[in-house]
Amino acid sequence: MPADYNGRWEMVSNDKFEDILKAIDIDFATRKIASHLSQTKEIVQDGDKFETKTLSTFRNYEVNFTIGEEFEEHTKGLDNRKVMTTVTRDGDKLVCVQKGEKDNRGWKQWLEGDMLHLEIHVLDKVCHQVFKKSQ
Ligand code: ECB
Repeated sequence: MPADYNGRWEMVSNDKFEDILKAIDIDFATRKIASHLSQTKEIVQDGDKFETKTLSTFRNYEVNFTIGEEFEEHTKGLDNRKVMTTVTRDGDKLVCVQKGEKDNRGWKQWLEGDMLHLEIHVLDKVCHQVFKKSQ
């Protein structure tokens, strides 16, 4: 059975997030707010279909996808770019490629026990976020 990402996940660490914010040209003031946020992830997974919400007191971000199906993603409220996004599986890992203005953009997500790991990368920058299952 593939990894089950369903649930609510609370951020416990967010390493090098500001490097990502800089790499996607987020202004100083927004970076200062964004880098101190605790994020919560809500995931509803039905087979290959995912509905995801990343929530915070400052902004929320929702993106839905189906494994293997490319779609146009608008990073609304983040850097407001349009990218062509595909999420695939590599074993139990989800691997996302976001083709667009910024090279080497995407993320990888996987589970370790009751922890969800998310590695976000853009250009030569890598951020590692960890979330703990809460529901
Ligand atoms: C939405 C909470 C963070 C709000 C930060 C506001 C402004 C900063 C501008 C850009 C931030 C760049 C990335 C945001 C990091 C996380 C949000 C979503 C990452 C994502 O797509 O996660 C996937 C995998 O978990 C959702 O399916």
